[in-house]
Amino acid sequence: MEASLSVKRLEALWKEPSRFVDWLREPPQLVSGSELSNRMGLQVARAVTEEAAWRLRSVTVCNRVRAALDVMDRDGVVTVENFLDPSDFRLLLGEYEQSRADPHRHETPLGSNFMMEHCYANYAPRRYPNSMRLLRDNAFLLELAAAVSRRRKTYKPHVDFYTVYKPAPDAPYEDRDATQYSHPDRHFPCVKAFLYLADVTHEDGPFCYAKGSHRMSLDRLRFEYDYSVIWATHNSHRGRAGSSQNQLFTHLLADAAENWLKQHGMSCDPIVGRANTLIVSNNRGFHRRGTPTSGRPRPMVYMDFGYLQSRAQHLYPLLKYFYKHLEA
Ligand SMILES: O=C(O)CCC(=O)C(=O)O
Repeated sequence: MEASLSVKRLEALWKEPSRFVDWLREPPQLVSGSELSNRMGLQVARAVTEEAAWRLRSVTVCNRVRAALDVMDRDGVVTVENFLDPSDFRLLLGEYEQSRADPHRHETPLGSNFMMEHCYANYAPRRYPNSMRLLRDNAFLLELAAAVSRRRKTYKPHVDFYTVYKPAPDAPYEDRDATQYSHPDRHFPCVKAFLYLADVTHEDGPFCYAKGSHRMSLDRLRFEYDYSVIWATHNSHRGRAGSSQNQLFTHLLADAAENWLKQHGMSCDPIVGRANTLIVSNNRGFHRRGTPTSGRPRPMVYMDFGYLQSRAQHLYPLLKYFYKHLEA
């Protein structure tokens, strides 16, 4: 686990001890271990073990998600236009507007004149009742994520109002964040869902995905090996975000991902859509944030179902009592 990540989590726990469950809900990291262990094939062993376990798990698929699951099996990603009923979507937009003045929202610079704003609506469920009803408790999303991961339905996802924007819309900006480059999130099937809250065109930095790149194969294991060796070799001295060493680390990983995609005739293609378009993706596949050329913000709801692969998933029978209290 990265040291900086651990410090951030400890700080969050200090402020809100109830977030202990969130900590346990983190899935295993994409890469772990030393350079030597990865050179000896640790990452390949991790990926093969996860794939074997996934294949051996049985899955019950209800009719509601069958068609979407077929598309996700084939492409790794599915989009649903007009996901919410128009009147429900308006209620959600109202809560999004409210979230932009929420004192608990976080603003993180992604570069110069380039910001990301997060607000976890589920940390204040009474303030955002429609977001809870329409998204956190959404049966389609919960069942689809469980079916793709081949896991039992347990917890609910965070409902994160997530806006990427340029504070000075017409001024130049620089993106120094690694998610602008093609990358997989994990070495096992893991699901994220995004609901666009405004029309997102090619100019607005849409979510981009390489269809078909979610599958495990011998070639993908080769990628896992190369990526893990680069990661483990450079991770310990990658320095602070924005430093030249950190930029080198980011570019080496990005080049490895781009080269692999190119060799396999794939690319991360933009998924544009009108407001109220849902994207559900298996982020073992390669994806990235598109490059915005407009000055418009890109507002969306972001939901991460990675907890289905976490320690907390196995501890659910115990933790559910504590967790219910967080959802109230
Ligand atoms: O913001 C985006 O479009 C990309 C997000 C992403 O790369 C991620 O969640 O891993």
